[in-house]
Amino acid sequence: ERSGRYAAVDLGASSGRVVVAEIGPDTLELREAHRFANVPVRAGGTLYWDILRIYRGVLDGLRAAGPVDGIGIDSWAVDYGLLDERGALLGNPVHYRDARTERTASQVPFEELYARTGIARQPFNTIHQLAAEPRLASAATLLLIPDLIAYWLTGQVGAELTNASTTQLLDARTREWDTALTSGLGPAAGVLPPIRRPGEVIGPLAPEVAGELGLSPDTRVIAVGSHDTASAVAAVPARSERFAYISCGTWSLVGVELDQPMISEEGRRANFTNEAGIDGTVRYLRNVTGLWLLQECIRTWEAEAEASLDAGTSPTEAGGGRVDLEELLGRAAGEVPFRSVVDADDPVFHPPGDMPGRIADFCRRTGRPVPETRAQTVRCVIDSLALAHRAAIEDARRLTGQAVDTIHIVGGGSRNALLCQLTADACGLPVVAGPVEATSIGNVLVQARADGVVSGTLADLRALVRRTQHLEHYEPRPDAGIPPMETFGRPVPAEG
Ligand code: ADP
Ligand code: LRH
Repeated sequence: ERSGRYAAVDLGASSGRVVVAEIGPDTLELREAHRFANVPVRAGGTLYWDILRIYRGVLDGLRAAGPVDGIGIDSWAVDYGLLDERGALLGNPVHYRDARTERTASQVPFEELYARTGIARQPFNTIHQLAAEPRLASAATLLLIPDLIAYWLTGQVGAELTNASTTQLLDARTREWDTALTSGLGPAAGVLPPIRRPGEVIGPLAPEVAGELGLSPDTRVIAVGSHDTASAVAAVPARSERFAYISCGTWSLVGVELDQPMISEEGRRANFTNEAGIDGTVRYLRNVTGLWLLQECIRTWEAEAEASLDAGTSPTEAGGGRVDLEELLGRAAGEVPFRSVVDADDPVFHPPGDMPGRIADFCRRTGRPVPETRAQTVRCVIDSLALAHRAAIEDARRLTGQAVDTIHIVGGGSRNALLCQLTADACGLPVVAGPVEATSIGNVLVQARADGVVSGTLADLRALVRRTQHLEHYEPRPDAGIPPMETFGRPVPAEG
């Protein structure tokens, strides 16, 4: 039996990592070679990704990983870099949370966009970012973030399918660029490179990159589900088809898997998206604002502590300075459940900034008790996310008619026992939590299959994950005091 060693480069909105996996027909062993923070930078009023810092993290990680049979790259969706005709990067990629899309959007009515692409309304979808992109006229090539990293490693350009679907420029049925939409870019329509599919070889490392990394110049970069959510869902350790998933990190991506896009008026109103998955599958899901709420609370508290240290006064709460997440979640677990909840998906929570303040404002505005301590604020976030998970799973079941007997939570959020338990309680369904690094696992499994080391369908890959990875189980508690469904008085997304 042959085995192989594959490196996953997984770039999340909060951190990047390089994971090495030993894979055989019955083996899947992971080691984290390198992890680095992904910290956006605001400069001249624009919020950017620090792409060269990220690329350095990738190179450091690949060096630490050592010799491998393949390298796969995935990242968060929608964002891109532009190259000039000589292949040089035109400025820094802009962060999808930058405010530029508040002022400009594609002129195509949403109803038509949805009918063509199946992709839900998000102001930051690439099509809307491009409407606000002054550099487009001087660009020769647009590369989504994982494709940009692959280009720097290999010199090859292309647009990997799963991530390309998140641009809202791809035809949901043919899975090629929708020329009716791309022609809206005018002369810039030619910046979009040909689509490539998960499992295709992108190319060997460029000789100078291989030299710099101390790797063989034969080392191949292989296309994977380069949208992190595509890789994560491919690694959901499901037993049957009756599952829903929550890929839970900066976002909670909540939905079911379909074998065809489902484009309906009801789905459009519920803002359900049809993203392209591995092996022709479709991720029918809603973007729920996920642990971003918690990340931004922590960032705010740490910045406050730093400011008060700088001012020579002691931080307001004991243990100020760095926030201990596990300790904080432990205290939140002891708070009164569902005392205050917010609508996690309200657009006020989207941009970076003072999250505890915005949560307090929301509670005040909607007549709920305002959280007074950090533990109460965190409890409010976790309770609110559990309710948002329930709403999305209910909608997914209703819209698709698909039976769901298990919810799988994967990603960093699967380590959050309070959130997993409350999601089980709110949904009245068992939750299977893990793997934490599902995205990296989906990434390396697609490489290993392309390389002939494992074979089979997605169900076979999932069975290997189930046999080899540690999973936690949460049963719904009947007496958890879950409040009834709320609408928070938020209008359904406006048409047009
Ligand atoms: P992304 O890929 O979007 O950067 P991850 O899947 O890495 O996100 O998840 C990051 C989140 O996981 C953190 O924001 C945090 O809330 C959660 N997390 C990480 N470690 C733990 C832990 N030990 N306990 C609870 N939650 C955790
Ligand atoms: C999660 C994710 C999600 C997208 C968002 C921009 O990391 O890829 O699927 O909607 O980032």
